[in-house]
Amino acid sequence: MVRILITGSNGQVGSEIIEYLRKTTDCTILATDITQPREQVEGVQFEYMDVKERVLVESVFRKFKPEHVYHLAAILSATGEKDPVITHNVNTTGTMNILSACVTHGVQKAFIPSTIGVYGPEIQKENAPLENYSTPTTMYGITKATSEMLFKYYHARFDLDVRSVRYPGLISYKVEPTAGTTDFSVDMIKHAALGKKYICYLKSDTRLPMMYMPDAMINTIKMMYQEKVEKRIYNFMAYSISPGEIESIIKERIPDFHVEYVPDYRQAIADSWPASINIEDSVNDWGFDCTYDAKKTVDDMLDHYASSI
Ligand code: AKB
Repeated sequence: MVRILITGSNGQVGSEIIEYLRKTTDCTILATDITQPREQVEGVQFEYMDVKERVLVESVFRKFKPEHVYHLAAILSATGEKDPVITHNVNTTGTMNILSACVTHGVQKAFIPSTIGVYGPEIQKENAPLENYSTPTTMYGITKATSEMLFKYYHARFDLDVRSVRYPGLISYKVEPTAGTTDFSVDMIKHAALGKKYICYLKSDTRLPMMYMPDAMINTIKMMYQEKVEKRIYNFMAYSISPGEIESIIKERIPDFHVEYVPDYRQAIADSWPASINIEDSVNDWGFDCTYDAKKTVDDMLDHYASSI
């Protein structure tokens, strides 16, 4: 039974990965976060852990003795612009503390996700390459690009098997995202399901890379449990889509749904990112594959809300 420690366990990805790992892996999980979990999950222990606090991180690792670590605690792009200092401390110092504890406590495998936020405005808009991703202009992007360099350093210097993926906007309903730039996708679908008008903070034609959470989980775990990977980091994306295109898909089911477009500071963040990213290495190296296109995603989300609201 493998001992798995998760940071940021109450977040959008954390809550889903716990469920997915419990279904697919023979494991004992220690979930950690700075807030109490909303629900007690059978077989999952919870411990308060602020990744910024090195001494605390060390003591939790010493006590739990994890073999695998999923480091998901992070401040995302929109919140990141409100407090760059905290964002730096959580995302960069937090990652250093986790990498250092992984080496000290002999962790076998670590997952530290990255993001399309590492790309900057001068990158090609379509099919942005995995390598040479340019200069991010958001604090979130800067800290995640730094984390990519840090974990490559820990791999090269200490032989830590740390792996990563650059997530696109993730669409999901279990824990709705509230701190990113791509969150409009979830919010718009939820408003439609509730019969409400939606005010979108991005322009209708701003296309961004996206994917549905079940595909993100399947592919993350597939990549993590490959015997060997060629690269430390892989790009993830299922489709490139704009708010206007999501609105049109919703309207096929809910014709009187209405969206108003009132761009705010998040437009500049979205404009600095590519509309699509290159996933060739993920496909060729270990068979990255997605089941959900945009229409199937919206349908599944609307079905979920229809049965739960
Ligand atoms: C965000 O919008 O900040 C995140 C991301 C793309 O990493 N969803």
